[in-house]
This record gives sequence, C-alpha cells and structure tokens, in this order.
Amino acid sequence: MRILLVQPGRHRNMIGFSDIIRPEPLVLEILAACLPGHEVEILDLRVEEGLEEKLKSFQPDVVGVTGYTTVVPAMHNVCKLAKSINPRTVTVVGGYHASLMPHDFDRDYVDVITVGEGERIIAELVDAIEHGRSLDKVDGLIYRKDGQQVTTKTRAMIANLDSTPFPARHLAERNHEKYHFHFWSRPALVETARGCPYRCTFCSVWKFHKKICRFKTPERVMSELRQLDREIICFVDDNFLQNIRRSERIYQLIKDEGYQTKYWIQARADSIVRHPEIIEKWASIGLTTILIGFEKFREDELDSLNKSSSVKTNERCMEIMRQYGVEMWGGFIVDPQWTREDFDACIDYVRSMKITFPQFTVLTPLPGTEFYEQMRSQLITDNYEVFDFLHTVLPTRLPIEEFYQNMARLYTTCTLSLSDIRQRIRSGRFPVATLERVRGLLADVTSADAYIRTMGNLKTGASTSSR
Ligand code: B12
Ligand code: SF4
Repeated sequence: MRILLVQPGRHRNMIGFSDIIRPEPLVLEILAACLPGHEVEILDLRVEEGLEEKLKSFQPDVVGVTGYTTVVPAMHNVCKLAKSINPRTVTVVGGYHASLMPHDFDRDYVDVITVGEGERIIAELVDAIEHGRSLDKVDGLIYRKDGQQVTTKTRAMIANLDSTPFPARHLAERNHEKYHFHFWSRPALVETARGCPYRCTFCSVWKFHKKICRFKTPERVMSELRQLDREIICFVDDNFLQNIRRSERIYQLIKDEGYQTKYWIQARADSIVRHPEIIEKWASIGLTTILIGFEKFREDELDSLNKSSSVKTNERCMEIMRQYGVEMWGGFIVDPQWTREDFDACIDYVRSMKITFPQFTVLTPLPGTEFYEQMRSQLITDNYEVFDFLHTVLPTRLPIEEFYQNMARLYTTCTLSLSDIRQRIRSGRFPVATLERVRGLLADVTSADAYIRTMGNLKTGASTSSR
C-alpha cells in the first residue's frame, strides 16, 4: 500500500521556539519503520511544501498525520485536503493530543484516531485496510463506521522497547540541511525511554504513558547511535537520568567505542543532585546542554505544581552544572496571575543564577491534563494554535498588554545577549549558524507586540483584567 506520513507545518501565530528547534520528524520515521513491505513517504510541511501535489501524484491509500496541540487545526486541514482529493484515502491521526482529546477529531474527514503508542497500531491498521478486514480487531482505535465513532479495545503498552525498529531516517534525509536543534545543525533525535514516574499537574507525559516507564537497553541504544553521523545527538527522553545505572552504562559503551559527537539531554534537577558524578562523566564525552525544568523560584509555587522537587535542589543542580561546564537550558513557568513585582523577583533570581539560556513559558493547561480539567471554564481562548506556552490562555492579573511587556522583559533582561553568543561562537562553544537563529528567536520573544499580534481572538465573554 502507499502511505503518506505528514508532519504539519508551523502556523502563523507561532512565535519563539518553533523556529529555533526544528529537528527531523522522529515520530514519522518511527512509524515508517513499522511498515516494511509498503511504499511509505514522509512529507514534512515545516520545511517543505506541496501537500496537494504530493497527494495527487503519490495517490496514497492511507494518510497518517502527527502533531501536538498547537497544530491540531493544521492536522485537520491535512485530512480535509486528502479526503477532498480522494474520498477513498483513509485518513489517520495520532499522537498526544489525538490520544488524550479524541473528540477534537470527531469529523467526517478523519477516518481513524489512534490512541497511544503508534508502532503496533499503524502496522496492524494498514494490514487490516490492505486485506479489507474490519478495524474492530485493531486495538487502540477510534474509527468512523456509518458516521459514528467506534472505539476498539485499549491498546496494551509496548513492554519491550528494544522490539521497536530503528527509525527510517532515510525518508527525511533530503531535508537534513534544514533541520537544527537550538545551537546545533544536523541533529539526530534519539528516544531511549518512555514515561515518567512523577505527576506534575501541568504535564501530559504521565497521562499518555499511564504512569508506566519503559527503557531501551544500553546495547540497543548504542547500536542505534552507531548508525548515526550527526553534529549532536538529542536524547528526547523526559529524564535521561531516570535510571542512573542505565545512563552510566550508555556512557561507558560510548566511551569504550570512542564514538564522538555532542549530546543534549533533558533531566530532572533531583536526578542530577543525587548523582553529580554522572554529569562529570557525560561532560567528558561531549554532553553540552541539559534542558531542566526548574519551573519556579519559590518553594510554594513549585509545590503547587506537584513537581516533587525543591528550589534548594534546583540551586544545587545549577552549581553542579556550572562545575562541569555543561550549558543550562533552564525552564521557568510564568503564572498568568503574576504581578509586576513577581516578574521583577523572577528576573533578579534568574540573573543571579547565571543560567545560559533561561526559557520562560506561561503556565498552560495542556488538553488532557488534570490542570486542564480544573481550568477549562476559565480559558480565554479556544484556539489551540496559541497553546504554545508563550501566549497566555488563562486570564492575567495584569492588563494583558502589560503581561506581555513583562514576558518580553524577562527575555530582554535574562537571556544571553548577542555579544555573549558571539563570544561563545569565537571560543568554539557554539557554531556560527547559531547567531542568526538566536537573533530570530530574540526578535520574537523580546517584543511585546509579537505576542499581542499573534494571540488571536479571545473567546466571547472571556476577560482579563485589561478588559
Ligand atoms: C523532546 C521534546 C521536546 C523537544 C523537541 C521536540 C520536537 N520533536 O520538536 C523540545 C525540548 C524542543 C520541546 C519543546 C516543546 N515541547 Co516538547 N516534548 C518533547 C518530548 C520529551 C519528547 C517528544 C518525542 O520526540 N517523543 C518521541 C515520539 C516517538 O513520541 P510521540 O510523539 O508520543 O509519538 C508516539 C505516539 O504518540 C504515536 N503517534 C504520534 N503521532 C502519531 C501519528 C499517527 C498517524 C500514529 C498512528 C501514531 C502517532 O506513535 C509514536 C510512537 O509510539 C515530549 C514528551 C514525550 N515524552 O513524548 C514533549 C512534548 C511533546 N512537548 C510538549 C510541549 C508542550 C512542548 C513545548 C510547547 C514546551 C515549551 N514549554 O515550550 C515546546 C514546543 C516546541 C515546538 N517546536 O513547538 C508537550 C506536548 C503536549 C501537547 N499536547 O501538545 C509534550 C508531550 C510534553 C508535555 N509536557 O506534556 N519538546
Ligand atoms: S514535567 Fe517532567 S517530571 Fe513532571 S511528570 Fe512531566 S515529564 Fe515527569
């Protein structure tokens, strides 16, 4: 069968991080690898055009679309266009949003919504379609039958992640010059684990993975790395240091093989504090940056997110990072209820901590989370495009213009200046290409106008204190 897998494009309201991080479409490469024996193509609309032409020339039997919350409208558009060109094409959507909010895809142009991990589902679904079997026996689906949504049995989670195939990276190879990850060009995304044992109220990871963690073996991770020749490996696991022994074993395998590249990981501050030696080890083989969700600079606010960590732990973690020369990409969450004084306090704190690249995002009720259920009635917009963590979707205490002026102020006062970046480029820590990308990012996030221009219409009846 002919299968077209589509990554939707960036939308006009998006500001900030979507342009500075544009890695290969890992999800689609993984799904493609699960379809041996079929003709599979990937179309990445973030970096290439021509959906209509591709639908007409390739004539896919199945169109599979991925995407997180901000691109839900774009996912709809892909399905709508595919159906309008050929009503017999089966349109399939999947991913976090589709799994946690399936009713958002209850439309006649969406044939199948997949719920949960896609590897087994896509293989069985395509097989059933090819052989004209009913979809009832494919677990993890919500599909349309006689105009109604039919739900099949819940899909069991993949117990052994080593059994999943390596991503079919060659299908997006033609775009590799266009992919980058923050400071780095030619990144490879590598997934080595799934799930998280914590329960942060704002996060959908534990909801999606049903509180279950699974890990690939170090040997399996190493064999995937061996196939890659990239400037940087970005491990997409939520906490790469969740299982310290495993992280240590991966380090050892890399070191023993003399495999050389740079690494980017995400980790929790408390894992780093419990095992500072792991940072020293990984730094010695090329770990450059860690994304850490510090989230808050006040203990009570951190507790309210159920992060199960502390400001003290965050600060100890920052010391360790400085000690081993690993760049910190530190995430802080801005509360829409903050006053000007709260912004001032945040600025003072972050500046004093010397974080390489602080990221300020607005507390956002992600659809599918408990926080979303609590805050649903207060949402000031129903436009998913602005659920990008830079726009507020909740009422602000400050007048909204002033709120965004303060968001912009966070970035003007706390992030690296262009001259800091130039200095790092001169000393070889960042590649030259960084400058243009960071310039673009800063132009967006340091301008209150950019936030306001792109925030879209507020819901009728919604109020912020500015109205
Ligand atoms: C790495 C990562 C990042 C990286 C880069 C991500 C990227 N690829 O561009 C960075 C750090 C830059 C990042 C940034 C952000 N991220 Co992020 N990120 C992740 C993370 C940890 C892993 C993503 C990943 O690659 N997973 C591996 C793939 C294989 O898994 P998957 O996408 O779930 O796909 C599987 C299934 O869902 C399913 N599936 C998916 N699509 C389809 C389609 C079909 C047809 C089928 C059949 C199946 C299927 O099959 C796949 C294989 O099993 C996830 C959390 C997580 N653990 O997944 C958050 C996550 C995706 N991020 C999230 C968010 C919100 C953001 C930010 C907005 C956060 C911010 N504060 O700024 C930004 C936005 C950046 C942007 N470009 O727009 C949310 C998205 C939630 C949502 N509903 O939208 C997540 C889920 C985390 C969370 N807190 O809940 N992120
Ligand atoms: S925010 Fe991080 S630590 Fe908290 S539940 Fe999500 S993935 Fe786990």
